[in-house]
Amino acid sequence: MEDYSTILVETHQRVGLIRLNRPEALNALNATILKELNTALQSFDGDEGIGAMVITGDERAFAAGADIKEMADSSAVEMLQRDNISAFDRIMEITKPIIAAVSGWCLGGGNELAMSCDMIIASESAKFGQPEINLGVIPGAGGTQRLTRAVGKAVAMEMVLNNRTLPAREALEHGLVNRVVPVETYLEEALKLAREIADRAPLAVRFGKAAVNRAFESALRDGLAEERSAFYFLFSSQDQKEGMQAFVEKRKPTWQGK
Ligand code: DAK
Repeated sequence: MEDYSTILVETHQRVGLIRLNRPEALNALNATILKELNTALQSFDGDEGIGAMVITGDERAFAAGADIKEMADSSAVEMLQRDNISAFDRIMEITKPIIAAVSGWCLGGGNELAMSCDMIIASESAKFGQPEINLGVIPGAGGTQRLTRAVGKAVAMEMVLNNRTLPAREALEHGLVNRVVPVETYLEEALKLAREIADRAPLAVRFGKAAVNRAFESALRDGLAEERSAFYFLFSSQDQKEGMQAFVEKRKPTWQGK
């Protein structure tokens, strides 16, 4: 396994767990942590023993945004050349489901990272925001786009233009997170959900993730076309035969990923 300096990596049965680990900076996302996060995600994505991943921080912060100290004196050209945004783009290429387990601050680039995941489990102490306006900028890694699709225009405008922060319960009401659970159990809940998904039919999970994400990115007609071809394709898999046969025979299916 790689030697990382800003993340901790573990496996829990078929789940890969990545902990952001810069507690002294509330897990602010600098170039190193983004690079290491991507390396770990890609490594889990290529590992047949892994079926889903969880990204978490610690109780105080998932991540308080991009590292302001690293970018404060940067010119536009230096920002472009550092190209941290491609790290966010690469997360979109991960084929297995990723769950964000969020507690405490989830701000700016941290919220953009959580929204790049497929699901978010929030602790009761989680706080979501896009405070870039306080720094004289706007979100740069999907915070105006994914956020608006998730919570709608009205709430997104307040968050982006006036630093409105959503406590966990409000984030749930507005559809930003899947569920809110006690601080003591948020990571275990995320791992449990990931384990359940990791034990499901791998090809169907992969195509299901891609098709739901396509709904975010495309016109309805294109998304429906992609969904339909993936649906037909799955009828060429052994898992579909096994899954339906098992239903008919009233037994638990055994998945092959083939
Ligand atoms: N960056 C660097 N250090 C940070 C940080 C951050 N985002 N957030 C916190 N820290 C550091 C603090 O400086 C402090 O360090 P020391 O002073 O002890 O050395 C330590 O973490 C603890 O923070 P506080 O002492 O401030 O803790 P409090 O509990 O008092 O306050 C807070 C918590 C979360 C309210 C506060 O720390 C805060 O307001 N943090 C900044 C939040 C923020 O503005 N986040 C948005 C950052 S901008 C890009 C795409 C996207 C982005 C950038 C580029 N590309 C296209 C290339 C994203 C931009 C952003 O996310």
